[in-house]
Amino acid sequence: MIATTIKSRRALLSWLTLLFVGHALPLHAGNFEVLVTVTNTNIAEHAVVTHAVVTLAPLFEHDGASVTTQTAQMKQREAMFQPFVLSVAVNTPVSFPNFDQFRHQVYSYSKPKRFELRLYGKEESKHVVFDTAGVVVLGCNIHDNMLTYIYITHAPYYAVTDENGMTRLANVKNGTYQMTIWHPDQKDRRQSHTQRIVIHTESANLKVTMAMRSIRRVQSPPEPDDY
Ligand SMILES: [Cu+2]
Repeated sequence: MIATTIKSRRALLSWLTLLFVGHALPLHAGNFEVLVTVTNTNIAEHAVVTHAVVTLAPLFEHDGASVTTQTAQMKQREAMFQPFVLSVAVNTPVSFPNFDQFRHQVYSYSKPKRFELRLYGKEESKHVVFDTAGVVVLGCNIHDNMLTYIYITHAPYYAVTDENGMTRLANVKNGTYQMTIWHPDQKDRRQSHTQRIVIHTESANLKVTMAMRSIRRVQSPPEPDDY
């Protein structure tokens, strides 16, 4: 159900050499590109998966030097959350600026972070620190259409795929990683796609296919009356 193809000949050579090189790798860092597509042809053949979270968790002693706890933003604009999926490191403060002229009341009942925010405007942007790994689903008490996901991870490398199903993890240290790919519409909600990968070149790319339940419209715009 889950298959992996190595996109370029160069990548294939990389994979072959890694079998012989093993862990004796120089401490270089490189860029790692992932393309996520859909397996189930009943949905759409070769469709790409947008808003998939790709994480790389090292299976070796990692000093975490490349891990920077950045701040992140979850905007509200025209009664929609932006982005639809956000990935952050554990303990990242996320701000919730409201760019609308009306109020939002953002909430989560998800285990890793339960909270409620009353937001009246961007001047009133508030922070929430996401201190537990997991997935948090957010909604708005006023606008039922509003929906977003925050994926909180311990992995030092994480990113979300763009509209072309692509994402790029920069400055990945050479080594062996557990790669995890999560999407809110993955076929098995509890079972994310995982695979072990080895990175030891300056650039590598990988195509991953995953089974999806659907490729729905990500977040419905509000009904005119909801404004
Ligand atoms: Cu709202």
